[in-house]
Amino acid sequence: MKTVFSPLHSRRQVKTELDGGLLIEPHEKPSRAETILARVKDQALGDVLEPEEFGLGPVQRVHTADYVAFLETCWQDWLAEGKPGEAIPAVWAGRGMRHRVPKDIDGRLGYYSFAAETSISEGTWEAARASANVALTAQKLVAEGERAAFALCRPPGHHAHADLFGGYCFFNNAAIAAQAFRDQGYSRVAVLDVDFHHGNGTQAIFYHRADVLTISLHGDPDLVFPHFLGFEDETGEGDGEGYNLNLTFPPGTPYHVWSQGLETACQRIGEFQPDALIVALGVDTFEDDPISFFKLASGDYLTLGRRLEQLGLPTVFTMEGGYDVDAIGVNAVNVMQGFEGKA
Ligand code: OKP
Ligand code: MG
Ligand code: ZN
Repeated sequence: MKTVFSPLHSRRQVKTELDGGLLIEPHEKPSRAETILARVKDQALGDVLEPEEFGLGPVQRVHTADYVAFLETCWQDWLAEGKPGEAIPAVWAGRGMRHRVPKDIDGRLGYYSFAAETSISEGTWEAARASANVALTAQKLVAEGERAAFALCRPPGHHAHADLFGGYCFFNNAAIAAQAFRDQGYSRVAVLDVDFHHGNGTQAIFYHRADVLTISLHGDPDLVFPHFLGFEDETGEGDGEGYNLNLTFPPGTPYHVWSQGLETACQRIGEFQPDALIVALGVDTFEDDPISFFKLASGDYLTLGRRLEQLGLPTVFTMEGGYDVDAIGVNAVNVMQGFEGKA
């Protein structure tokens, strides 16, 4: 399987993540992508390609133009106000307040975000753009005939809404790839999110549509991020009714329980008969992940890959979460190797 990777991911080098009342070193750090790339090479998974430049057109099929423009100048606008640290949202329109775009950068940071752990500094824009291009290049490989491709995206994307960043995500790489398939004439596309966290952005982007089926397996949002979306009674709205599926699990969930949800997901995908599949691949379901509570073991990722292959669909994997850097390479590449038949 081919991997698409951009060294520009390293332009995102924030120093801070607001966690527990402290500014800690971010969990979403550059060594994540480098460790996965090293494993791809070590295992000779296949060629590693740099992304093509697709411009902002395919990004703006999913994200609003004003959100994209905000991200492009956010860091300069922040610096221009003489702020001493990294850009961190700290104010939002609460219940009963006005959802309008303020002029001030503090106001715009709040308007275009849903959480405060995701700081912005120099290079975030370039890395997020590169990450979307990585997903689009993998999508193009599959559209041109590859059975599957691995988009080694960083930063991740599945939490990003049409006009909201948060959860370490800026552009929704999986949604951008799904929309690219639609725009190239694929009738139906499924997005299966196996990251530990709910793919809230992907769900919201396609919530009113029947042409893109969104499914996410994740930790119960009553207990974990993103807290305010991802419950099982969210099934889609309007034309999209019945085209969103959330499967939530409690702390301590092992593969033999989680995989029952995977079977439900695979059955739904089979009924939907999509022309292509996007797998939003997080390996923060791992037993030693520092911010998550499932108990998948490294070998389970081979089994997961094998099961995904059995769907028989052209498949794009977009990298999402996974924060045990020591294991992230083995676990992510195990999915690809399982897909390719490794037991
Ligand atoms: C991004 B992705 C840790 C709180 C974590 C943000 C989680 C973002 C996960 N104390 N909050 O889905 O892996
Ligand atoms: Mg998920
Ligand atoms: Zn996650």
